Amino acid sequence: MKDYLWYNRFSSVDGSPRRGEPSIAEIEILANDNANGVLQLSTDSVVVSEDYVGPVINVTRTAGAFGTVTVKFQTIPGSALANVDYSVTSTDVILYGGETSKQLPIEIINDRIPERNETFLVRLLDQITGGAILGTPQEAEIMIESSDDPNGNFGFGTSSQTVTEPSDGQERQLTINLVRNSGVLGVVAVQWEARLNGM
Ligand SMILES: [Ca+2]
Ligand SMILES: [Ca+2]
Ligand SMILES: [Ca+2]
Repeated sequence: MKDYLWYNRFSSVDGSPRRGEPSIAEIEILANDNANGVLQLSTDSVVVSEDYVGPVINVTRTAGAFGTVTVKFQTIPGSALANVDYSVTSTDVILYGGETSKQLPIEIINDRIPERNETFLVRLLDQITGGAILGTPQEAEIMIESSDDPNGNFGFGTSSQTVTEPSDGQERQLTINLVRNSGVLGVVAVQWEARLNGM
């Protein structure tokens, strides 16, 4: 990039100013280093909840912010899968002149499925237009927190049950179901106790 400064140089002879020679000087100011910017991710790790709505991660532009630049990125599925756990509406990010930050078009998909923590990667590619260069970090891990009670939530199948008292010396067995709602991942143990008259 070149910036030009033109100016007229006058000299004065006998008090009557006139234009001297040379009358015009051209000064070329070389562009500063990375005038179009250095592009990188705003962080190298993000933790979001499954119901999070908003910017997940940004491209930031440091050094210069001259002109429009674009950068491509890709996501690399891990335990989180594209179009199941997250979606990407475009693989390009555009920063216009003067813009120093822009969110990546990534959305977290909310569902009712019980899941444990899941991750995927975001990587900026060295496919940049507009004269910017790639900085660091170029890669980030996005973790979607466990959702919808992956190990289950527990309750009794009924809140009250009536039984007749057994005759003297007899026993009667009660069956009260414990119900595991939502997720059924993993082995869980539930503690319980019996109280007489709620005491
Ligand atoms: Ca999932
Ligand atoms: Ca999910
Ligand atoms: Ca879920």
